[in-house]
Amino acid sequence: MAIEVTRQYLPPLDEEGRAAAQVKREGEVGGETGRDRHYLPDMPDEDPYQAGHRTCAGCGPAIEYRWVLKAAGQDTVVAGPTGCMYVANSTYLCTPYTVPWAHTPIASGGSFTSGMAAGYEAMIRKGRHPGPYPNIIVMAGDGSAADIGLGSISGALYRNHDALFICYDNECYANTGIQVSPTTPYAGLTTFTPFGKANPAGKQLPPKNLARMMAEGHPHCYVATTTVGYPVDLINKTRKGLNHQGAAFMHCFTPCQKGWVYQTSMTVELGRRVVESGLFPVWEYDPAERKYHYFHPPVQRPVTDYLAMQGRFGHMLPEHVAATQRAANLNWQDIGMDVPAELREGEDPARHAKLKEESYSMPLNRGVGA
Ligand SMILES: Cc1ncc(C[n+]2csc(CCOP(=O)(O)OP(=O)(O)O)c2C)c(N)n1
Ligand code: SF4
Ligand SMILES: [Mg+2]
Repeated sequence: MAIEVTRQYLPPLDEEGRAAAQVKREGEVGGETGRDRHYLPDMPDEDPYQAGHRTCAGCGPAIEYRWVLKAAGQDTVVAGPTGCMYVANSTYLCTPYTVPWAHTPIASGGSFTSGMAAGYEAMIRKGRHPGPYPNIIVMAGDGSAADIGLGSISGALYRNHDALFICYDNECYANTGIQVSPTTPYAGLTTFTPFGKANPAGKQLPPKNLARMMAEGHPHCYVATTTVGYPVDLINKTRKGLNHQGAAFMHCFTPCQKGWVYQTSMTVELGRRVVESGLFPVWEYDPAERKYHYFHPPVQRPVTDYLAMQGRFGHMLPEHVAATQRAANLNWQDIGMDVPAELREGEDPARHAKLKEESYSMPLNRGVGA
């Protein structure tokens, strides 16, 4: 007789006090109001992603891995397609995981994870695994999820396997030397998008909107975007994705210190500034309602506050900055927010200097324990 497959429930953390809950002064652009800078969330103690890996100092994907696995806990199995987070986390006979983990080829994160999900279901039904059904997660880079392995992840979402499919997005093929990927932003410098006299912008195409594509194309799936700037949001969306019975997809913005060239302590700050400058909308798609729920950040900044912190944008000319502000303003409209006059004026190249000469709000270097 078939045994029933029982599922786990992971309770979301209290979101009170995170930046979203704070009120900003009317008409204010930029500044620190409402960011609740010193909020330390109630992180779970357990750490299935332990210290001892070999990612770069300040690595955004490593932070994402750690928080996702804290959210999921010990009853979890993980797959990792080829990329930095496979190579830097696994040497011969050694990984930083205290949960089962497997490497997959870069193209097959989705199909491998489908197999794990179907296998656990079958083993539990036949009494060969005691259950409950484990948390099944794959964390794939943007090169894998948005490009080489897109088909296999889309197939897994379409077939609705009960697993969480995550794209950790460092906006480049980092592990092979920072090459361009479909999510590399406009004008983002990579080894395959050099700038020069004939092409001063470098990368000319806008980034692929991977998460929107996943939500629109697989309307029965839970889909969310988040960043390493919002730990509670990241943890809660991980848990909601795992609690959802069926396939879930999460797109997480994860700065790459080596590829983007910034101060190592600024990874989390960049995770907030990308949202506050309108360049990475944070939202959740609820398949039951077929509806998007947008996070409206309490601070809206000019894009220069984000771009100027990173060496990869250092070559940008006034027209490139203005084009980026235009794209951000369209994003603000898409998520139902007003575009303040100062940001609207930023669409005019005459309002800008070269990026390296622009003035921008300096980040606070909080250092350890601040
Ligand atoms: C089919 C195939 N093509 C190319 C590679 C070489 N390769 C290994 S890691 C990597 C980069 C992957 O980029 P991404 O998925 O964004 O992960 P990241 O390195 O940025 O963490 C590439 C291209 C490969 N392993 N397999
Ligand atoms: S190259 Fe980027 S993604 Fe890779 S380990 Fe370093 S910081 Fe992390
Ligand atoms: Mg990548």
